Amino acid sequence: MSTPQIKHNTRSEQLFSRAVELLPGGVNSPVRAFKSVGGAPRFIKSAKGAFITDVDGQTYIDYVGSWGPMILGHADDEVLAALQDVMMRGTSFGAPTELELELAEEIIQCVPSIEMVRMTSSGTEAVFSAIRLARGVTGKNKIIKFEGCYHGHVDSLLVKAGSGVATLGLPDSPGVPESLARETLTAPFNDIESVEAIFAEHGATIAAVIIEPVVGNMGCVAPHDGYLQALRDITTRHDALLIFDEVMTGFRLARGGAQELYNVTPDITTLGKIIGGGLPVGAFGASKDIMRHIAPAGTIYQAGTLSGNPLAVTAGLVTLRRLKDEAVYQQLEHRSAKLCEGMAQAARDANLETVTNRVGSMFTTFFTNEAVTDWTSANRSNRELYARFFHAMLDEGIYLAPSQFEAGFMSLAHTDELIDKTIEAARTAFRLVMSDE
Ligand code: HOZ
Repeated sequence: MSTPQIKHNTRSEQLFSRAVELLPGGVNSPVRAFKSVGGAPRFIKSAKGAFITDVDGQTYIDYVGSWGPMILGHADDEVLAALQDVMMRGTSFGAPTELELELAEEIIQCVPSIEMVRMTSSGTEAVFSAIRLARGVTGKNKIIKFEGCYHGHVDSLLVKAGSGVATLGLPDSPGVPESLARETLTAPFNDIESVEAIFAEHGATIAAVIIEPVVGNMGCVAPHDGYLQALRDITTRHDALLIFDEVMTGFRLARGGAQELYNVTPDITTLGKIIGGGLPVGAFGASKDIMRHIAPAGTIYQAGTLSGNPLAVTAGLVTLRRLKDEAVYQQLEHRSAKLCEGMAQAARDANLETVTNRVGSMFTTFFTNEAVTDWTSANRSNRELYARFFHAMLDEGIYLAPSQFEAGFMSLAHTDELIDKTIEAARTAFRLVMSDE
């Protein structure tokens, strides 16, 4: 079984050949392009609950969930009704609304480190603003990031980045001035000694350490016990700020995100995805002391025409309120465990060596026989096998991320029955992958 060639037979294939003339690589974000798995991306026509349907009428059980936001499932009735209601009153005012306050209160109530929040229109924007805030507050310039972590396409953080950068095997991006890249220091994830060594050399100039506390962008990778706390201790000792990029993990691993799950409080938190309920949103927050540096309260400038957009805020509010019930996280945990255990067993039954990483409702099957704890070990996984598995799953009606270096996401719309179906599909897919070996 090889990965498919584009034959221009299907509507998706036809649209893709039109798209490559109109959009760079045929897409508006690189991770969508099927570059590392081959074939044409499926053009999506609609989605409901756990399902997405493409323009050829094929319906798939979706574990991408728009890369994380769709924790309630697609086109949730309550979200749609609230959007319709708000939409009729206008879609953007460029002036404050009460809705923004409600979302801010919801976030502040749930996320331990946040006393004050600023909304943005994307996670990238939130991170980029958080970095400026950290530099402005500390008066220092250097940032430590971790290999394989991805924080949006922020100039200074594209160094050794995960997600699409890793998928495409790009070195550091052209267009990022070397002088800026020099301000970014990198360390392997889960290796506290290397962070100590960087601080020993550059301590006085480091503004912040930024991390995905559970990585989703080299596939799912969990922090070792005590690792996040050790980062907390080092940054405190050196008067540097600790930034948790919880764009993916915020409201996904717990209402208070990874910082609640691991009981470690960062100085600044970035959010996105779920807090926008499927509409474009980001946010960053911190203590009042830190946030009061942001204009117009303070002098660090940050702004946005559509920041706090009423539609995006509404979708986020409905979503966050539905996540209030603790049973929600138990259900996500239970179903994700069932899926991952089932898939791991299916791989074993097919005599295929895989490693499944999972934290709550984020998970990845790596095609390797070694534990995946950092970028070096993630990068050992066999991408050729992943590509074959991906297409075999697609043929079975299961939509996974078109890259080994992305996390899968469970939603509340994925029923036990759909999970059983997915495990059966994986059984067939693993066998097909093996029969080619
Ligand atoms: N963090 C997402 C992928 N890992 C972003 C999606 C995108 O880049 O389009």
